[in-house]
Amino acid sequence: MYQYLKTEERGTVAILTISAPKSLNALNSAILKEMDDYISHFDCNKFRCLIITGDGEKSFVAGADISEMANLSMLEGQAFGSRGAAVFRKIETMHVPVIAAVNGFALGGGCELAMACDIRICSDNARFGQPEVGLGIIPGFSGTVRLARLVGMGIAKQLIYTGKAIKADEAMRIGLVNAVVPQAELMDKAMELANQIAANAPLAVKAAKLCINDEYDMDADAAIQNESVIFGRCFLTEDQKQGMKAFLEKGKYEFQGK
Ligand code: CO8
Repeated sequence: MYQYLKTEERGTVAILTISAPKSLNALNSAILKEMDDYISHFDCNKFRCLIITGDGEKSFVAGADISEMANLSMLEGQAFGSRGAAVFRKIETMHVPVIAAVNGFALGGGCELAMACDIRICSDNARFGQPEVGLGIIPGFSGTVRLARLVGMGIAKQLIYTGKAIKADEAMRIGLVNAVVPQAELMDKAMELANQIAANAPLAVKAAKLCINDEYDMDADAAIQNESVIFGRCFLTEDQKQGMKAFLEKGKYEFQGK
């Protein structure tokens, strides 16, 4: 049992809800520890997709907990930043796709958490931003790394230097989110997307995720070579054999993850 996390299973889809409503789900050390525990014990064979959201209709995550950071020393600040960054990296490298269902404020560490997920969808009241420079710090949970990669250097610099939050439609326009939906439809839309992913061959989805993540930092030749190797490995799986057989026979095959 967690104090700050609610967990749910819907078939092969897991839902993780961050719940600290008094502080708009701001991330403190205790929440990061619980998230680390949840991710570390996540069963990627049982589940084929994870959805991360925030409790309530106002906020996904309103950042790292400012009251916890206010009096940190340099080394404590580094340690806090590293702790959050490590949890987010674990999310980014999980063997199943992770969808952020952003239900309101995604500021600072909240925007950084959303960016560590594979896909972001948000409600129409969502607000995204990296307001850290207005607090005398910089994004410390890998925001300077991921924002530029997602939306390009120029837009990332503008968002981080000004600290201004943007609305859902602007986040959509710059490619920070994949879809904007009415608040009441957010979890249904997230589930629909998760189920579409979960219906596919899980080992192939996992391989695709690893390829996309790993190849981002490779030069083109190495990346293409890497994809060829991983592509070849797909032919070792039962799902490839049965999936193609079913297609040719105009039947349907339920992928087993084997
Ligand atoms: N930390 C702690 N408490 C918070 C946070 C937060 N990030 N955000 C909101 N809260 C608390 C408020 O203090 C308030 O508490 P109380 O009721 O006890 O006064 C409660 O949540 C409700 O908030 P508001 O009354 O302010 O609600 P509003 O609707 O008026 O405003 C906002 C909502 C706009 C979201 C506003 O609360 C706000 O601006 N919050 C701060 C947003 C922010 O600056 N986030 C970035 C934080 S820095 C960060 O994330 C850095 C990440 C990297 C860390 C690296 C470590 C070294």
